[in-house]
Amino acid sequence: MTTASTSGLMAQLRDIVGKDYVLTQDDGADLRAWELDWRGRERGRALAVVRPASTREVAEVVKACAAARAAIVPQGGNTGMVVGSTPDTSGTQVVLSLTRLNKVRQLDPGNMTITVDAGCVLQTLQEECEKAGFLFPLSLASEGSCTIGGNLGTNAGGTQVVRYGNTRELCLGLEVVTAQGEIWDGLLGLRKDNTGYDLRHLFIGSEGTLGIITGATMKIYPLPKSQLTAFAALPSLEAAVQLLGLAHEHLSAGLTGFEVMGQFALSLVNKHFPQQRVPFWQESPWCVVLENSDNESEEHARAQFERLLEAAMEAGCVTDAVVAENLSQAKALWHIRESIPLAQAQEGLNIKHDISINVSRIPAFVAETNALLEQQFPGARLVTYGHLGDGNLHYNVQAPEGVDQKRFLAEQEAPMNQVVYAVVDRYRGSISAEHGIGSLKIDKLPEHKSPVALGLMRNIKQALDPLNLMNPGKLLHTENP
Ligand code: FAD
Ligand code: 2HG
Ligand code: ZN
Repeated sequence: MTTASTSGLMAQLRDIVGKDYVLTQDDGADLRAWELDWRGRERGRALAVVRPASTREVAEVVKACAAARAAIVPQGGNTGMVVGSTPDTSGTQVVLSLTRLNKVRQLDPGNMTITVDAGCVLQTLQEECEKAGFLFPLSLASEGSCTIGGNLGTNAGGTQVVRYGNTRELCLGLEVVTAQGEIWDGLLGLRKDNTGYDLRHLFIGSEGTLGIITGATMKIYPLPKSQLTAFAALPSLEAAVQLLGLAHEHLSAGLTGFEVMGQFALSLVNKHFPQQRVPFWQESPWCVVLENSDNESEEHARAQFERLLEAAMEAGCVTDAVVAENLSQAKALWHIRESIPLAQAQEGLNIKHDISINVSRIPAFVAETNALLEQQFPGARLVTYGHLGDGNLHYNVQAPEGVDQKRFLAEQEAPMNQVVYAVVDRYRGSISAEHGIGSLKIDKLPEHKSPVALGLMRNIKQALDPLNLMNPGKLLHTENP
């Protein structure tokens, strides 16, 4: 863009959203919060950060950017793990932040739905539902700052997928500003609607590359009568899979959470957050946190949990366990699990593998991959944990102690990914279970996705965003027109 057309665009954007809501480096604004990704891996440079406050303003911003051929990076809470919500380093991309679109539009108890602006923070949505006696089950450790638009953009998973599914399964309708600046109102809230292609599913998980989600209608559920949490010690990962089977059998739909944590992952929580008092980690190679949500009573839930744990101990898959006595103990046990990514960040730079494999094959996958990494990357510290209930492991790696971490990452990340993802492919798994592709894995996608699938994805991108202005450089390599 020429200087004249840039200043013309800036003037237009200021007219649309108000001068306080267009931030640029030239005006001396500090854009770090929008330019740096959560993991601190890459800092881009934005032409501007624009903060519209309504769907209409988003549409006007998109039209102005399209006319000026300026690319747009939609951004919610900027908590993504794959460098998907920050601009590249060209200084030509406009960050469109949705955080001022943050209203709860309507909670419909009869239809069991809530309709919200896309910039609504996940925790706000959960709290609004709870106040009205409902549950919005999506739950991530980043819920205090991630937004429902970002959750939809990434099709986020989290800790309740085993019962309620990913964000996609919770969504009944979307409002979207297309790449041309049109507004599509798909907020029907219908549970049945077979009138052609289900467009909402194109936008969910598209990481801002097809259009901008400005509103969503989401499913809500009755609040369970009681929720109990247990923390169990296990001798092996095979035992964790066995315990999962027993938990399905004993709790059936009551099983709402099943998270596995390896010993080293828990040792990092103990090291960086010693006030948390992590149980069993010193003597147990694996621990599991599991949750039983019950619609009868707390006594019923407790009795079910006790029968499950007795059966598990008899079968030898659990060696010890605690069941939370009250809500604050339950929260503390969950907090241990949720602190693992933060403890990893405190420990330093790390390599993340957000993978999924058929649950029954996870122990074999871990044994095989651990052996390869120990042999080829001596000293690398394996931080294994995740959503075992839905086959999603965070098979992460921390640099060896005492080495230059930046150098370790620069030299070892690519060859290590090669080794891990080759095993994932052999197990017919996924190289991104819940975090998406962003720019971090964009080069990896073609190596692991079929050419037919990639071709179809490119066709969809070309049809919906022919000028390639929606988050270019993320998810899919595209030719500039
Ligand atoms: P952003 O990071 O701002 O954006 C993410 C992507 O969505 C980008 O590609 C962006 O362009 C696009 N996007 C954002 N808003 C819109 C919109 N309105 N319309 C279209 N596209 C949009 N993820 C999980 O899946 N499971 C977890 O358990 C989990 N735990 C986490 C724990 C921690 C401590 C942290 C820091 C992150 C965790 N995440 C997890 C990752 C992250 O929180 C999720 O990906 C979340 O959904 C991102 O939401 P956001 O609002 O921060 O989106
Ligand atoms: C989690 O499950 C998140 O805690 C983050 O998905 C995982 O940091 C990670 O690798
Ligand atoms: Zn996760």
